[in-house]
Amino acid sequence: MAEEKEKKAAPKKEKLADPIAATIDVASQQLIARAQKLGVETVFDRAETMKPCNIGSQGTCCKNCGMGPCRLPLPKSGIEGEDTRKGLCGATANTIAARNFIRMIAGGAAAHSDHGRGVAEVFLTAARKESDDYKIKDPVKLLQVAEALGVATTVEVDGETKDRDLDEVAVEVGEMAMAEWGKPDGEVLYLKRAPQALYEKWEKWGVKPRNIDREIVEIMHRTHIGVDQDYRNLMKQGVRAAIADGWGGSMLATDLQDILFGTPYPLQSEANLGVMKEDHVNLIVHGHEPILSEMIVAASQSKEMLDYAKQKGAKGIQLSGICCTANEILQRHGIPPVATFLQQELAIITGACDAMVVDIQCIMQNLANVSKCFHTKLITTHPIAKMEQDNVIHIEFDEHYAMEDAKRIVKMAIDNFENRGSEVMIPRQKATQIAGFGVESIQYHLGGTFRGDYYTLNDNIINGRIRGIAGVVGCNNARTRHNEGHIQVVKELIKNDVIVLTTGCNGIACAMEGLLTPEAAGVYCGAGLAEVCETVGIPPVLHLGSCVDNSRILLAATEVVNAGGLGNDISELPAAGSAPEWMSEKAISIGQYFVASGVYTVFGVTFPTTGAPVFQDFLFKEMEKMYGGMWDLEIDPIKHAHKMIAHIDSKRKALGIDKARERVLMDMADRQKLEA
Ligand code: BF8
Repeated sequence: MAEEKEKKAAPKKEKLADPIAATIDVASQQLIARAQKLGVETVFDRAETMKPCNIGSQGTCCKNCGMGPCRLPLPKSGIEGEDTRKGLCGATANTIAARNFIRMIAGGAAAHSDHGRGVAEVFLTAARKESDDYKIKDPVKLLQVAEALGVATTVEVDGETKDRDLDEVAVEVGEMAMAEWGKPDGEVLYLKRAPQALYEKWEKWGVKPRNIDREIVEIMHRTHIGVDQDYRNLMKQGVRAAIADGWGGSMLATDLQDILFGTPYPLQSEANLGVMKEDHVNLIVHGHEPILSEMIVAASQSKEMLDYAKQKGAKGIQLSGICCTANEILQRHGIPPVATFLQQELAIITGACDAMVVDIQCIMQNLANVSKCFHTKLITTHPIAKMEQDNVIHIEFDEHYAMEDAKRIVKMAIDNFENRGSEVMIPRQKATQIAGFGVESIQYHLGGTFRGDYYTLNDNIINGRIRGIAGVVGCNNARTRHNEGHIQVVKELIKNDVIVLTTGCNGIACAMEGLLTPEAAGVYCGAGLAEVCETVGIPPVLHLGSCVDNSRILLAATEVVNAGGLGNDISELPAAGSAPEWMSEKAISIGQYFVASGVYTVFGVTFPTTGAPVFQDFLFKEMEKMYGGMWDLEIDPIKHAHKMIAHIDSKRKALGIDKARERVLMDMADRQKLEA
């Protein structure tokens, strides 16, 4: 008996991931195997040990009050007739799933927008000259943003119109931007940047956001017990908050970052764990805000720090990035991304990471446990993002002392170089990439004869060389094989002549696979897209940056509409969106503002409303009648891509450009005929 008890009490053996089944990336496979050999647990192993909750993943678990959680799983056989499932208060499965869904939007919109607010605060500090470390780097963009925010850029002096002082414009832009989070009246100012037809749709459905914070707060209010209990009305607020993210907080973050740190233009870099160097100090920045990482880039390239590194026996300082911080400093400085979201622990498991500096979002708490097993210093820097483990160092970043803080961090990494153990294992895998695209550079590469417009892109879409445009974005998800969905979806799209705009971890995944090079066009693309890419010298997958930079996709789509010949609204374009391996609330917010901007948006892996089929139908079907875009779920990556292609083809048909045509040089009269 006692023996039996002992047997029962014996701890369950933790399951280990099969490295090859866990990821398509060979470098990651090597490091997962290494971690297992060393007894260091990673997310890949935890995904084996812990299965997701079936009811929660269906979106039908309500824990919004203390009478629950009320759990309303969808019966395996589905529901015939009336759906009688209810929580204690009577909330239906639709209400519960809709409440959970819009709370995810609130979480995502808050994350992007609070990031944007942080940038706006630093922007104002710089504009008011309260910090020497930040300067206006892109005055052209400053003037564009001033116009969009209604800030005067000229002034009348003695009856003459003169340019206004740039410093004055910058302060006013900063103040106007800050007000977007909490102004008492009006609407988010950037809504007017959308095509007129889309703006009118938002007006018609009553979803124009008033200010960014208010829409997020209102979601929390409406989803409290006993408030909004109509899934359509709940979604109205979900849409409003998502628009406040895409056309508000995220777009402001992108714009103000561009003004402060420079608008990205194409540049060459590398990607994957192989960018780390054994004989260099390896410093990794991870998270999302470029405020601190911009300073770390400058500090790590300073002579003072390089000399100090050499003095300590290193050949130099290898800076690299993880997640969207990586994308930010890649786009502007060519600093290579070392890892996607799912590879963050692996970067430490190389044994060569001397310091990892994190700010906000997508940072796994297990980094603290992994760094305990190595010499890595893990440094948190943001007041809202600390970790409870005692080996984590907190250096709170203050923009007034930005360079001082950055140097302190770089020095800490250098000082730690000599503490490395003997067992360093940096995989050899890395790939070359061309990144740094944006609205302006697409305009340059795919503009007309006189540049400055999108006519070449539109012409090539009209003549069928480019079948359509896809935005493929988003995270990794440990419930599916790392990077497999990303790469299969993107390869299938470009094979079928669909040009891909990428951001976030999809961008890093594509870079690791070598898809972000002009040479990839000849290898992976259909003949039409390959010809365009080879002629213009661009990759078939254009990296537009971090997740807040999805706002660049919205503005690029608007430029395509404005260039003419492809309808009057984003919903008329032969375009589709995708997040093949999504996992974060931010992805849900992004997906919803894509949908509300008229884009058919397909998610992979799972969808958090499958337990409420009526509500899901609203998202997947009815929403199209309102905004022209709708959600979809497709787990199989090839089918996923083909659903997008079928949608693109249906839009081509509606525009009357579905028949293959030879390229003709069009004059204005031809263009007008097309528009008619
Ligand atoms: O904001 S793609 S895993 S890193 S959430 Fe996170 Fe997802 Fe990566 Fe950037 Ni976006």
